[in-house]
Amino acid sequence: MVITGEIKQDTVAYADFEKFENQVVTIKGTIHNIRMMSDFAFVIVRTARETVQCVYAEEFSDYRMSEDVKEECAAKVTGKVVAGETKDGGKRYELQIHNIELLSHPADIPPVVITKKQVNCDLSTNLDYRPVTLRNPKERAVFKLQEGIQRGFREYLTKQGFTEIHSPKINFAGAEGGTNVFKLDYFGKKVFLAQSPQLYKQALVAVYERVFEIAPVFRAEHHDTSRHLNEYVSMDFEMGFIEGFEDIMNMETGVLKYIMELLRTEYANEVALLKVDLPVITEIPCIKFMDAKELLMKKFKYKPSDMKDFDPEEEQLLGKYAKKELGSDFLFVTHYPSKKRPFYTMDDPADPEYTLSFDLLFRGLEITSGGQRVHDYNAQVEKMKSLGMNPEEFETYLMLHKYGAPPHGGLGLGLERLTMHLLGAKNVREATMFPRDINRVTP
Ligand code: AMO
Repeated sequence: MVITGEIKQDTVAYADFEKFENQVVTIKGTIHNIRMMSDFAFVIVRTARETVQCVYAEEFSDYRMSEDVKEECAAKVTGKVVAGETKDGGKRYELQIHNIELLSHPADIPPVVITKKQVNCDLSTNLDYRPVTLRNPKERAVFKLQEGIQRGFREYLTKQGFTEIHSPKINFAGAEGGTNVFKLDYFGKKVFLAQSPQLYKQALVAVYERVFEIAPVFRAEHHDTSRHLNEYVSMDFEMGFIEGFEDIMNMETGVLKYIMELLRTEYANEVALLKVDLPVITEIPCIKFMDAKELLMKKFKYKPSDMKDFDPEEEQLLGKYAKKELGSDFLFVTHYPSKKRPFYTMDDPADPEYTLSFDLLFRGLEITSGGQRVHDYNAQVEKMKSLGMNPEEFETYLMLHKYGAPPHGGLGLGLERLTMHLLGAKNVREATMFPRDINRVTP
């Protein structure tokens, strides 16, 4: 045996069919659907990213299809590439079958129908059978699109000089405070699952200046809501030597523009299949938190229950306002009250009741929190004490401040929430491959 690092390629991808028109090629994939007609049959083959229409008819070759050819068999299908027309006049290739070589046989038929345009069952059943339902072209397109979002985030930030990091998920402290932290018994010691990479990404601005991470984080959400998960993918970045927290918002706007363009160009099939309404971003408008509250009360006659934060309905109203009056799918809300932001947030020197922080709303849903951080050691220790925290418990975090940190800031962007609102989905679980919530840890 000789291992050279090269993988023998004896099959062709659908994307290359144009080059092989009227030639005989082999594709590999799964028999997705068989539709028998009177004197021919459609055999739809599901390949890595497309479904390929293959046609079986006795006139095409001596090959005779056996009864073993069943849905969900892995197969190599050989045939002649022929061009046809789509309903809207586009070009579409199909394969006239010369041979089917079966590579595997399923032991049973799928528990839910995955061959229709849509998986027709309720969300809970869909999630119960995720390894199967994800095979449906529409379902899997969601996560291909999600790949595009992460790719865009990674590509753009790498081009901007950011270093990709991986921070530990077993931590000495919960970074975000609150009660939604998972406690863990770590050989008799109490530790926590990371709520975010916050403490580590900050430490690393003094090392690399600009860092980013795309990784799961954990929140012990005690309620079953349509927008909260117990494990989600956080796309974080942190940058040093900022002039102000506007630098963070500008970087995020750049990232989002890049992501949308990447989806438009390289994920066009998924965008079309899922009917994604990609937002066009030129600039993103900003509103101060208290101005937004006033707007909600005056314009929408809304009576807020909490003057320190927004409830989901307020976010939706602000989303409507941004779209209708400002022509934007996005809205930055800045200067959140200090009382509602975590200990690492820098207060606004002009008015310390408020912070140099922001949230980004996308179509009426918070998808990002970010802002400038405290970088001065004494200021951070004082802030911790004023919040009733014990700085000694954060000794390793405070090494950043003690031994010198540049002015810095960053953000966390929830991948599933962004995907959810791109899809126009009602529940964040629709945009989560294998969701973890208060009632679900399987599959
Ligand atoms: P925050 O806690 O606001 O900020 O989280 C940032 C973003 O993560 C997403 N998100 C969630 N998504 C799904 N399920 C959840 N339970 C959940 N909780 C949060 C949201 C949210 O906007 N360290 C800061 C970020 C920073 O300042 O850099 C943080 O984690 O989209």
